Amino acid sequence: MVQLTIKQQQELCEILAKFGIHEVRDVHGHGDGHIHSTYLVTTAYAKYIMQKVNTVAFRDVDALMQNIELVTAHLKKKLAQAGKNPLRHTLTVHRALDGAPYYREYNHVYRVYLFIEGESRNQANPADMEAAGAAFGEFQNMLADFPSSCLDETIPHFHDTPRRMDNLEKSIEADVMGRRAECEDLIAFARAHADLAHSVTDEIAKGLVPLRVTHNDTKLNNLLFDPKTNEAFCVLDLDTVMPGSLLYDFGDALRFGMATAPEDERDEAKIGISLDNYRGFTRGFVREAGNAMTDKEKELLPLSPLLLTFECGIRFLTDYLDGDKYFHIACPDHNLARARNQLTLVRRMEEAYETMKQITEEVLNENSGS
Ligand code: ADP
Ligand code: GN1
Ligand code: MG
Repeated sequence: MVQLTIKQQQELCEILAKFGIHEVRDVHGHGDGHIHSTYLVTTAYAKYIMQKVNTVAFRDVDALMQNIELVTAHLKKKLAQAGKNPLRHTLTVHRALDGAPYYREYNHVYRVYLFIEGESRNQANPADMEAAGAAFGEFQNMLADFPSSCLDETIPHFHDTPRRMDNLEKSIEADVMGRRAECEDLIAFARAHADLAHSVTDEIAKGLVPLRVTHNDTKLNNLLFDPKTNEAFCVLDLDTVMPGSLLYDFGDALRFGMATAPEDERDEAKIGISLDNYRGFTRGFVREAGNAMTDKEKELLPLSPLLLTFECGIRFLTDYLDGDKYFHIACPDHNLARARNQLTLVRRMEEAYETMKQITEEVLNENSGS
């Protein structure tokens, strides 16, 4: 829990008043997100999540909040039809007193959600992963009939990995921080994987992988788990819900959830993968979303964690070269450590790729028989 100074707390309370939130008993930093500044607010009568929105990542806040309100309205309708509590199973935006879904002060933008009681996890066992797979698969199903034309692309080209490679090359060339020399091994690794970068976008271009409405940021801590039942009951962080491939959601969840060490672990010996976690997640996801998958999507399932881990690695590397403009960092070489970690994970996944393919086949067969 990140404690704030009295002055910081007072400033946040003034912002909260713009949302009609008073009698604040406590406000402190919350969660492990890399993008926004997130605070848990406790008042005499309710709890809220307040976020200072990262406007480097999300330049058009009106479009961002419109997406979130449209998506949550759709999800709430589906949840109510299924007899589930819409206030517990998806986000609820708490609007400002002027009716806007955010409040802007100078160049700072704030928004508020109702707080949902639950556990955000950074590590998972195979059963948690199965629950996570089911939650993201179900999320996918609930959005299957959402009109994607209503959605703005909140971060254009978000999972366009070849474009991410181009951006990396530009940052290497510019080398504004003079950091290139310490990254040469990672740069060489990235360049040697140019084919991997194209693996999904090429199939989308050929029409073999369809665009769907996807979450695009399926990190384990973007879910809430019920500590008693271990069900993953709520999908959070809806900022990047936009047209994408289901493979992005599958691959990104495994990027994080298969890793046996944190995303910024520096000790190479500790950076490993859990194939049981791979099987667990695949079971949950395929059970919920498997029937809608095309053959090409099924074929690419085991490759997608390699792609998404690679992409995340080169994004951290690019941000390190650029001077840490995008991801929040806790120390000067944080993005370098994250990049090194992610590209090490890619190597581990490459070594295990044949087994991942085999597990996927087994799970798809289990599912087709049920
Ligand atoms: P970031 O984009 O920075 O990751 P998130 O929207 O994911 O920001 O929020 C960061 C963390 O805050 C989440 O991982 C989760 O732990 C917690 N969180 C976010 N929204 C809620 C909410 N409405 N109720 C409970 N916890 C939340
Ligand atoms: C960010 O917002 P958060 O912390 O859940 C990032 C993801 C990365 C992830 C790496 C909008 O996720 O794309 O995969 O960090 N989100 C955005 O941990 O860029
Ligand atoms: Mg998050």
